[in-house]
Amino acid sequence: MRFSFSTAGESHGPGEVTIVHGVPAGLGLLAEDINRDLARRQQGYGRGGRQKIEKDQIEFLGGVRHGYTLGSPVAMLVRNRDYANWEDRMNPAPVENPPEPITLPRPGHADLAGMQKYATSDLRNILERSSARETTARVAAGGVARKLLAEFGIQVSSAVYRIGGVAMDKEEAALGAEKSDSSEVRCPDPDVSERMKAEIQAAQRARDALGGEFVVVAEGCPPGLGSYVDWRYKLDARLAHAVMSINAIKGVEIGMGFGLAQSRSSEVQDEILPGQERPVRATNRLGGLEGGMTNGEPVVVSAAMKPISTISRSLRTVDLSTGEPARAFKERADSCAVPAAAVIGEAMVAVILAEAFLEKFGADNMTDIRASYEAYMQRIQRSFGNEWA
Ligand code: EPS
Repeated sequence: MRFSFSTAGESHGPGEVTIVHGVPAGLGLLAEDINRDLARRQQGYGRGGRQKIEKDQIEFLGGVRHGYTLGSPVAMLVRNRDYANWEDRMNPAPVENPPEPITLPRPGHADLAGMQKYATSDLRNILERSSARETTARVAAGGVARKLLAEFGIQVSSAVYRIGGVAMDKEEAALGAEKSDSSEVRCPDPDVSERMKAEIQAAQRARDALGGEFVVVAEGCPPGLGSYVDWRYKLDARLAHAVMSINAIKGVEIGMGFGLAQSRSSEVQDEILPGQERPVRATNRLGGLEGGMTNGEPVVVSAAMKPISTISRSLRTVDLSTGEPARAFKERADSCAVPAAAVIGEAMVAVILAEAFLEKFGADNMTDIRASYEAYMQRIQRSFGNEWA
C-alpha cells in the first residue's frame, strides 16, 4: 500500500487522530521520535494562550509492537487537554443546553464558504476542523516519515526567513536551517530573530497578526525520487501540493522559485561536475529537482504564509442571522504562527519524500528496502552506461 496518512479531530474536541498507511515492517519507532517534533511545532514566538494548555504527546493505538512497526497501519492519538474546558460545547453526544450559534464569519478563514457548503448556521461546525490544530496530527505522520528517511541518511530541517517586513536571504537561511531550533522564530540569524520578534510585538500592540516565509531543506535524497513519465509522479508538483495544503499558505516555491524567471538560462541551470562518487552540481538553484525528480542535491521548498485571520481588531463581515453588517467573530488566537508552519512544512515534505522513496525502493519490510536501496546506490556509483540489455 502507498505511504499516505489521514487525520481526524476537531480543535477543541477530544483529540487529534492520525493513521499512517504503507509503513514497512521493521522500522524502529518510539513515541519519543514523534513527540520531539510535536514539541517543536508548539514553540514559536507569537503563539496564543492555547499552547500553554496543550502538551502534545502521542499514544500509539496500532501498528507498533515492542518499538518496531508491524507493516500494519500506524494509528496515533494526541488528546486535546483543552477539551476539558469545552466538554459542553464540543461533546460528540447531544447536550441539554446547546451553545448559541456563532454567525459572524471571519474574512480569510474557512467560515463563510464552509457554512454555505455544509449547510450550517453555526460557524463553530466549520472552524473546529479548519483550525490549524489539525496540523498536530500531520506532524505526527511526518514523524513516522522522518524516521524512515533517517534510516537512509535523509534529514529534513527548516528555517524562517521572513516575518512581515523583516527578512533575511533565503539561501543563507536554508544553509543555516539546522541551527534554527535555537531561535524562538526559527530564524538562524540571531540579529534578524530579534528584529522579527519586535515586528511581532508591534503587530500584537496593534491587535493585528503577521505572516511570513519559511524554507524546508531535505538533505541526503538519492537521485531519481519522483518521475517525469507521468504528471502525477512529478515530485515538485507533489511537494507543492503538500506544502500548499498547510493552513494559510498562499505560495510555494522550489529552489529559487519565482526568482528564476528574472535570469538567463546560463545563470540558472546547475552545471554538472564530476564528483567523488557520482556527478555533483556546481550550484543548487533548482532546489534539487529536475524533470520532477530529485537530482541528489538538497531538496529546497519554500512557502509564503498569509497573516492569521483571527484578529482581535476584527474586520467587517455580515451577521448571517440578520444579514446586517457586523464585526467578525473573535476568538483567542496566535499573532504569528510562521515558526510552527515551518515545522509542519518539514512534516509534509518528509511525508512526500517517504512516499516517493517507497515507490522507488518499496517493499513490505525494511530488510528488503535496504537491499534495494543499496543495490541502486552501488549501480549509480559505478556505471554511466546502458544496462538494459
Ligand atoms: C487556531 C486558533 C487557536 C490556535 C490554534 C489554531 O486555537 P484556540 O482557538 O484554541 O486558541 O491556538 O492552533 C492550535 C491549537 C495548535 O495546536 O496549533 C485556528 O483558528 O486555526
